[in-house]
Amino acid sequence: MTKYHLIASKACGSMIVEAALALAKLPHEVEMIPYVEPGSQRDRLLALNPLGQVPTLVLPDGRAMTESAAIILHIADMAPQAGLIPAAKDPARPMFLRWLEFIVAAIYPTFSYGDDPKRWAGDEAAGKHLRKATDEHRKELWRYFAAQNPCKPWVLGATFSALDLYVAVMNMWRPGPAWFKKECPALSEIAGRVAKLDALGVVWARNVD
Ligand SMILES: N[C@@H](CCC(=O)N[C@@H](CS)C(=O)NCC(=O)O)C(=O)O
Repeated sequence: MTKYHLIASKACGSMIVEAALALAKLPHEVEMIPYVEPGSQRDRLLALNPLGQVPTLVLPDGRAMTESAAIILHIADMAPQAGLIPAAKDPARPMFLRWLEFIVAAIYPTFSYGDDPKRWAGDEAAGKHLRKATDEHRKELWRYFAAQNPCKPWVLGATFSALDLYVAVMNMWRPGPAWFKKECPALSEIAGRVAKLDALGVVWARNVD
């Protein structure tokens, strides 16, 4: 195989990687699967990534790579001209790293535990509580993120980065675009700007109805 092969699901975290691959212009193909549905596609995903998560990226040499942030860092290594990450000595770099880690280590897990809360909490009532608590916590995290970053025109200010891709995709997730527009308007505007990038037209068409 000479291409990257991305196992993806509509408007999921894989969309962030799909957008990064498009901006990087790396040869790739995207396999959209209903990742939670039992079946041959999920079985193949589980063989590559026993957590059954997307994004799962098969590298040109056949190895599987998971974890969106690691994948983004790898794509930026392969295509530094894409501007996904501020260069090593760019003053924007430390904040990029800080907030990338914040998104994947603090915000993303609120979905991991809230999406299927009964799995973690045991019974229905505890599951409902877990869902509500993680949804509320996420709102605080986004408010904090928006307050700590310039967010005009991009998260880091003048410098576009992969953080903007995360914001654009996660803006579609709970608590949803209307909440972002009202409570974190600068993030909502970033999402709008990213969605209009010509290079991402195919990605948006594939993921958003
Ligand atoms: N830490 C992973 C999280 C990926 C993740 O949770 N993806 C979601 C879809 S957006 C998923 O596969 N959820 C199913 C599960 O966690 O079982 C990353 O950053 O790539």
